[in-house]
Amino acid sequence: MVTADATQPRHDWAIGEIEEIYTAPLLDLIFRAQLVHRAHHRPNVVQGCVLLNVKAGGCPEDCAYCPQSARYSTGVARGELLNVDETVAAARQARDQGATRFCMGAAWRDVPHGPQFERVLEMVRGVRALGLEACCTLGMLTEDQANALADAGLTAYNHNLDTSPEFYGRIITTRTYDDRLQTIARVRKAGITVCCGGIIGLGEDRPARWRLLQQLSMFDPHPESVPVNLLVRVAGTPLAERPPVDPMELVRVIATARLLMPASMVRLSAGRLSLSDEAQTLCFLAGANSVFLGEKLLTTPNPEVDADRRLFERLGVRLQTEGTVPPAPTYAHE
Ligand code: SAM
Ligand code: DTB
Ligand code: SF4
Repeated sequence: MVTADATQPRHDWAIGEIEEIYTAPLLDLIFRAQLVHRAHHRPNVVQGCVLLNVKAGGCPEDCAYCPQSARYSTGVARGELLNVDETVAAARQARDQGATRFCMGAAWRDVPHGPQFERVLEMVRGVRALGLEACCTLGMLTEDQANALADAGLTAYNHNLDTSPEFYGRIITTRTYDDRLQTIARVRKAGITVCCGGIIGLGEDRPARWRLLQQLSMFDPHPESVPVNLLVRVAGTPLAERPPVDPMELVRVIATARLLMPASMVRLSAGRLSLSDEAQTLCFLAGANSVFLGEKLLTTPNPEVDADRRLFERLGVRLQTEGTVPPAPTYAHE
C-alpha cells in the first residue's frame, strides 16, 4: 500500500485545504506555522537582503502597482544602467550592514542583449566574489540569458507571479501569467534558484490569495524563496488609493505560505514601513525569515537601519551570517 509521506513537500494542495488553513483561528494558524517553521528553519535567525535599483524607471509595462512604469507620473526618473564598480561598492556596503543576499533590480520588460547584459553578468560575478548570494530581477529572460546568468554564478532570479491567474489581468495587461511561468521555468532549468512570490493589497479577495499560494506551491520543487510584498501605494499609480490591508491578513498569508512550502525562505518584503513592530513580529512568528535591510527598496522607503537593529534586539533575533540556511535540522532550539 502506498501511503502519503507527511514529511515530503506537497505540490497538490487543493483550494479547500488552503482555505481551511488560511481561515483557521489566527492563533491556531500561527501555532501550526511555528511548528513547521521550527522543523525547517532556525526560529531566531532572519536573513538580511539589500536591494539595488540598477536601472530605474521608464519601463514599458503597465503593472498597476509599479512606480517605475513609464505610463504613470510618479516622479521616478528614468536612469541608465549603473556601472559595475558602483554596484559592487553598494554590495560591499550591504555586506557591512549585515546582509548576506544582494538583489539587483532593473525596470525592464525583458533583458536587452549585448553590452548591457554583459555588464549585468559582470555585476553578478562581482557580487558573488564578495561571498554574497546574488539575486537579479530583470524581467523576462530567454533560455540563453538564463544559462549565462547561471554561468556567472547567479544564486537566484526573482520573477513574481504577483497574484492569482484570475485576478492578474486587472493588474497587468502587457504580459501574461504564462509569460511569467515560462521565465520561471527557464530559471529553474538553468539551475538558478527561484525567487517567486506576490503582492497583497492590490484589491484581490481572499480566494485570489489562496490561488496565488496554490500556484506557488504547485512548482516542483517549491521556489526556494517566496517574497510576500505588501503593496506600497505610490501616488500616480492606478493603485495609489487602495485601502490598506489589515496586517492580520498579511500574517495569514505568511503563515499559509510557511505551511504549504515548509523549506522555502518566506520573505517579508515591501511594505514594512506601514507595519508596527508588533505586526512585523507576528509575521516572523508566522514564518517570515527574511527582510530587506536599508532605507530604500527600489524606489520607495524602507525602515531605517537603526530601527531594524532595535527591533531585532528587542526580539532577540539575529541576522543570518552565512549565505544559505543549512538543510532542515529537525528541532531547532537556537
Ligand atoms: N521589472 C522586473 C519585473 O517586473 O519582474 C523586475 C522589477 S519589479 C519592481 C519586481 C517586483 O516588485 C514586482 O513583481 C512586484 O511584485 C514588486 N513591486 C513593484 N512595485 C511594488 C509596490 N509598489 N509594492 C509592492 N511590491 C511592488
Ligand atoms: C520583490 O518581490 N520585492 C522587491 C524585489 N522583489 C525586487 C521589490 C519591492 C519594490 C517595492 C516598490 C519600490 O521600491 O519601487
Ligand atoms: Fe516594469 Fe517590473 Fe515595474 Fe512591471 S513591475 S512596470 S515590469 S519594473
